[in-house]
Amino acid sequence: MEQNIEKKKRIFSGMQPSGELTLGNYLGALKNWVGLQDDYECIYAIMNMHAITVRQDPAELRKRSMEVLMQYIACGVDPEKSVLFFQSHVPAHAELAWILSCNTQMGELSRMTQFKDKSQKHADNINAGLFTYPVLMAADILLYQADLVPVGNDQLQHIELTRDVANRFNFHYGETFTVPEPYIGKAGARVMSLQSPENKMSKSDPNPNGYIWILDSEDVIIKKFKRAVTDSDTEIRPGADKPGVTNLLTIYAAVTGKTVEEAAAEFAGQGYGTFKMAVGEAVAAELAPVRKRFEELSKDKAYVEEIYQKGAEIAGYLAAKTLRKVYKKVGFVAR
Ligand code: ATP
Ligand code: LTN
Repeated sequence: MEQNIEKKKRIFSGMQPSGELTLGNYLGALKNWVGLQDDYECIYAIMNMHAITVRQDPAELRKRSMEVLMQYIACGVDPEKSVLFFQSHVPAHAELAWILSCNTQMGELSRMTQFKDKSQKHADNINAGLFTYPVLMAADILLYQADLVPVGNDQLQHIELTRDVANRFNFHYGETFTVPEPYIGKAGARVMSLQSPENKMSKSDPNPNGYIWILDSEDVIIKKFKRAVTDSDTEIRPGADKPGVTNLLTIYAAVTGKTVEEAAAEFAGQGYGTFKMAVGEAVAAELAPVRKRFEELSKDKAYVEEIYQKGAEIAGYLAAKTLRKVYKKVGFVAR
């Protein structure tokens, strides 16, 4: 694997174990990760160091971190093809983050919309980590010299900052980092809440009818889609004036591989009831094997442990190589 990993173009991405994964995480990111595995060398991590920028219950965090790893695999990330590991197992992430933080401006970080949103939501805990979160994210990506970062739409600003920091470092210290590109899928880049379609589907939504967990049962999935907010007319077409219907069409397109226009044509003239049922059934069918595989993995702790340990070893090796180069460039005495 190590030999291969030196050849193909490289991908890095990850998710925070800050809650159960949703259909938004799946369609916006995970499904793309799976599709990219054959053409790229993929490295996917569980960003547990990012997760503690918001107060977490330690036992819950540990449990959820394992579950997120199992959900990656259950969704089709193949441990034989991709490197999987926990961010905290590779200390180079924190080490590079420090150096990058000395090359990132306060002004740049103050402009990040995720920081603004999260500091509003967690007004009682606006910690320094929440502010420097994007620097750690830049370190995650640049450590592996990633060419491409598959994420949902909401992360574009962070990737842009990563590119700026990489270019700045390369300018001051000489060519060191690959400048990464974002990879945003065609459909599902921004899945909206089923209850308030003007907001992103989020695992921290207090109303569980707003999101679909990727491990929800078929019944629950269909029920949530039946309750999904549409509008008072009856036309099934995408449009800025129809956020609920557009979101359902987008979800259906992302799941079936059709375009939104094809999806709209398929349901033209039908009622909202039939439409919502069809979307619910398509999503339930897509997620049924994920749930089954997750249940199997839950019974095989030894297998899962082997995966993340091997992953940390490979990631650690690759990361150390970049970090050594960086230490030399900034003028640290070799040990
Ligand atoms: P939170 O809602 O708690 O802030 P999150 O789900 O936005 O968390 P992550 O778990 O770190 O944050 O996101 C993992 C990946 O899923 C990212 O690539 C993100 O862009 C993508 N993603 C998250 N929500 C959506 C969504 N509603 N639509 C499309 N992609 C999404
Ligand atoms: N901020 C990301 C999670 C994340 C990430 C990364 C994604 C942390 N480090 C590196 C891609 C590459 C989010 O999705 N909320």
